[in-house]
Amino acid sequence: MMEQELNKVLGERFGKTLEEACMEEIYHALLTIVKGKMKDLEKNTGSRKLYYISAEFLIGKLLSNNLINLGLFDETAEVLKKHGIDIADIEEAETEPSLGNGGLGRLAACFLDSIATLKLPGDGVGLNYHDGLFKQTFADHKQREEKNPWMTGDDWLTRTDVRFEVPFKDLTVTSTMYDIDVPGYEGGKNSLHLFDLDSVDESIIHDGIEFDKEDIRRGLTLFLYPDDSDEKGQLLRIYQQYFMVSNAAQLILKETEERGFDLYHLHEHVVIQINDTHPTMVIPELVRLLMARGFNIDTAIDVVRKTCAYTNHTILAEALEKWPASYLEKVVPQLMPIIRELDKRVRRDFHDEKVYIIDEQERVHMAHIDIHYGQSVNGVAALHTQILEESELKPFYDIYPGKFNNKTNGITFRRWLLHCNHELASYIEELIGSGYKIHAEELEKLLDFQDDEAVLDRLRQIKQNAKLDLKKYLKSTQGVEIDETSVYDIQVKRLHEYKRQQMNALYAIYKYLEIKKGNLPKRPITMIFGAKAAPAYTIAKDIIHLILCLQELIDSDPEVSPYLKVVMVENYNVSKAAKLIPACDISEQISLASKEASGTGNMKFMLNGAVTLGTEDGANVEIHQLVGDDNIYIFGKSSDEVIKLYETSGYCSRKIYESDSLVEELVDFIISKKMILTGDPVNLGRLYKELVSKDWFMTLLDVREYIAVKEQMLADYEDERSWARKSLVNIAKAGYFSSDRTIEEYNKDIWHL
Ligand code: Z2T
Repeated sequence: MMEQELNKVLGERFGKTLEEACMEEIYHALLTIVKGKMKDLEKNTGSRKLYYISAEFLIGKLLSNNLINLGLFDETAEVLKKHGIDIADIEEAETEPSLGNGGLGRLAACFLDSIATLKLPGDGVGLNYHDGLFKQTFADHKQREEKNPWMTGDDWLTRTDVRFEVPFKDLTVTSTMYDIDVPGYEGGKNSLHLFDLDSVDESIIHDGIEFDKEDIRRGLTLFLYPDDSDEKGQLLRIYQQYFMVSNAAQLILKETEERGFDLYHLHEHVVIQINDTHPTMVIPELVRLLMARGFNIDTAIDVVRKTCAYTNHTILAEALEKWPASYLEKVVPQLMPIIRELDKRVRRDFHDEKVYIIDEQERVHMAHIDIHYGQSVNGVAALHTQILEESELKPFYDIYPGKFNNKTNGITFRRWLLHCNHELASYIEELIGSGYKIHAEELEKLLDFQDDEAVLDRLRQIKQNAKLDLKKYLKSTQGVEIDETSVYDIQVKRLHEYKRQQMNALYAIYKYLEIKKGNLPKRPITMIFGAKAAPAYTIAKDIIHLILCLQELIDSDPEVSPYLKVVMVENYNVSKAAKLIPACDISEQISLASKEASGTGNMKFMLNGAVTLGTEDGANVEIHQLVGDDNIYIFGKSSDEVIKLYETSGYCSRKIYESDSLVEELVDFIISKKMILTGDPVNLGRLYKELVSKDWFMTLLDVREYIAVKEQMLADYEDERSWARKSLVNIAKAGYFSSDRTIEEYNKDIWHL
């Protein structure tokens, strides 16, 4: 089947056969075939429909995943193999859509996969950024940013004839909706609707990622904002957000009327999930549009409140959006009377300024709109929700205890196991059958094999093969040589001080100094990092500089390099994650307790048999409970202790630096002669000073225990059987983190589809 179709399309499009075609041509033929098959699938329907609005959908490459969900992957890989082609090489020909920053955007993509798989009617709504998150390169041990276009003219987008007008104060623009089909695993289909600006003009971009940010008419959808948690109050961002939600609101009203429903019953037929506060303006926008259709304001507010639900993804204060009212007046003056009315009602009903929408500095607190004027507020891991209820959002919890609920994040096993780790997936199937692919909790059946030496040996072999694959990949893409007999210790995630890559770097310094003293590790260690820093985040870039300098310093030291290797993977993204995760032994999840809302990489590593080295933070807490003390390595101060330290200003990094000679030695190394000769004294000096005199995320507080626990972990790794057993227990217990489970909970508690 696939063979004939491929030859037919290759013949029509390029006048070639499978034998003659190049990788790009085969990719494009497969794209055409898969798009055609998805078009024929029936869309999920129901009388109540979900709209998941998100500024980010980090979908990554789609070919292999769509083939898997359509049940065509094995056949396709087979046909290609017959012609001497590795499907992995075809994957390389696809450009990666990086339409998200990190966890929040990838979560939205995993959710779309699960919603479709569970055959629930639910579409994603977002923006069609022309350039994804910047492409990262390294030069002089520093991050450079380049533009990252992904639309090739022949891609997964399908232009629709849905078009809307979006009014701003100074101009009105028109939009076009582009759709990407989202096939469920073995049936079901939904859409991802991405809106674009008709007047968009890529030619205004110059010198990489520079363009006139005031040229809204041509620039609104050109770029994804390169911020992860850090928010910069930018007018362009408000233009983007309003463009997104006005299109979403118009689409929702149009589709609801087309389905034959009365808008007075909107909430019975529609539920809107607001992914963090980026889409919050959908609330006043819907009120506005309903009033334009004759609703009185009370009814409009009531219907909208019953339709909307909000997810919070962070407690970092700097990431909670607070737009100056003057900005909103400048961009979307039509919303401000409604927002003021919403605030007036809050002030009428509650006498606590902490819950007002507009504060005394005339800033609009976006999350407060969602909480008062939505029916649900959820956090993304048990600890995170508890912190929201007990501290961050306590005044709101006191008012609306029934609105608050937890939805621990999840990941789609189609991408994060079936796609990225074929060998492990098929071995699991051999052991426990294929039911786990739909019913993830069946992975627990693996526990029956925890003392089966043949099974443990095979798991070790599978890990070893993945490590070899990664070795080859890093050699061919970055020219880096890693030792497959070493232990692979991996930290990949956005670069942020709270995630504490700097603490991991201090471990590299520790190990370097130990080796210099003659204390050689039993087995070589490969420390792999991958991280993009927001372009304006100075300290984050200094940390990348530190890691790249350590990489070179160690590589060029023949006394150390046989035992220790530091590798910073360039341009970490979804497809690199899929190559790194299956090869990992030690999963680094070392955020300062209370700061990582959930984390989802932690789940991906666990599912692929890595053992976690982590703090009691985010979903690590739940991983710990599931696998038990013997199958995870926990260290560091608890979230309660950390929250208390912040409240009492009780943390002083300099005190630790001055009283602990090991800490002092490690931190001083950052500005040692060797380092200054390798790197830039400005960056290194700034980072040194930050750690000694500020250290807002308390690296020095936990670093000693971190080193001790990591050393224990490396020692335990040498008992190969018992390590393989830990690895097995982690895989077996990962079923809970399937996004299918998460989506079932959203549906049961919030959506009722
Ligand atoms: C993001 O990726 C996350 C939170 C944000 O707060 C923004 C972005 Cl771009 C505004 C992450 C969290 O840091 C992470 O802990 C969580 O797992 C992820 O969202 C998905 O919930």
